[in-house]
Amino acid sequence: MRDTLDLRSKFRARFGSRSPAPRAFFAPGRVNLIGEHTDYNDGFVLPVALELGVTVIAAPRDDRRIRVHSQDLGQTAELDLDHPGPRQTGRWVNYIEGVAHMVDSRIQALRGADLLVAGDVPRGAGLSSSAALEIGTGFALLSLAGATVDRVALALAGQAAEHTFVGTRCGIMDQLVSACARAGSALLVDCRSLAMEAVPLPGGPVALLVSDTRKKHSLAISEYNTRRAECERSVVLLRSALPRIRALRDVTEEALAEHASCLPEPIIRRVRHVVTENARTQSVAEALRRGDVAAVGASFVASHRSLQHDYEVSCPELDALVDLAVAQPGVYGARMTGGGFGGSTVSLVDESALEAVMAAVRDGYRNRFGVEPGFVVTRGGEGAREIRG
Ligand code: GAF
Repeated sequence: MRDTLDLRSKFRARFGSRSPAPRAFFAPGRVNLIGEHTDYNDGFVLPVALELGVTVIAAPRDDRRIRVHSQDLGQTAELDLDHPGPRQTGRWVNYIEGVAHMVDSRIQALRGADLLVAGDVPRGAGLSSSAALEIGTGFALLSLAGATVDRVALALAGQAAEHTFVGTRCGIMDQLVSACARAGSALLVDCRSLAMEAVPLPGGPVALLVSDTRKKHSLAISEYNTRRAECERSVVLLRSALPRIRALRDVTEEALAEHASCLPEPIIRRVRHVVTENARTQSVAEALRRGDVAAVGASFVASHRSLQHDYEVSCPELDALVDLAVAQPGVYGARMTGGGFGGSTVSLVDESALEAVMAAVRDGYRNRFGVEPGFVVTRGGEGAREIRG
């Protein structure tokens, strides 16, 4: 989290002193342990919030305008809650305009605000800096409006913002974990009912190591939407044999084996990934509950291979980070995390081996790609909140 005292003084310098003083809010980015590309299939996910995220300094205005300054980009934008501007793709302010509009129309009438936003999630690392921006901004605007924040409703507003104002047909995972995570735990989410359970991380001698390829995932939005469309198509095709299914969540491995002939290539492989990933996610949650890190690690690797060969959302950089990590002593398993085509991997590592693993992965990756990967170690952060003082 960024230093809120420093950000408050930057806010004053930009927007003037306020009485009462501006308030500070924080929402985290995330790393997903397992359950990849399952959320939009009504399945299970098991993400962890990072200690890194987006900090928002916020003060109310008397009108319905939002002035927002991005400290990281050095840019300011102005929005009007009553007159959303023309949609232009690729603007950072789309996330803010989108969530403000969705919260205002679905949850609570908002008042205008002056906002300063600053993040410390490495950008482009696939660690959901955008969900952190949506949830941090939405949390701040709701709080300024005097509302008690309904975290699930806020997450749904963030997801709708992404669909409508950004153009990614994302699932609910990133926004939900940013809003609802518990420190030291992964969040097991049933993406159909939105039932959640905080599953404690092993902690102690085992750490989660996030390794960033530093590859920009340029295919991410178009390929993501293609995968989602393939899953929806598969449900239509499978209904000829399984008329009661609503989503791939309802397909078991046995039913898929029996009715595979309904599905052409590559859809059969997309479905196989989702069906097996749902089973792996539930078994990793169970392995975490009984402290079986070896079983968690084995499922990580199986998940990665499924994403690499069946779902085809990996890339040489992600595969190399996984292969380099799992070759090191003290690593239980590793996999790509997030949408894919770049971004990051997550590895489960013995605390005592962390330094050696980072050094070996750094060297091997630099030798092959000419750049060093970024690293983040997390113990599981807390969901969105106000920062007092
Ligand atoms: C992205 C999306 F935003 C999530 O909803 C999820 O589908 C993920 O990719 C893949 O598991 O982060």
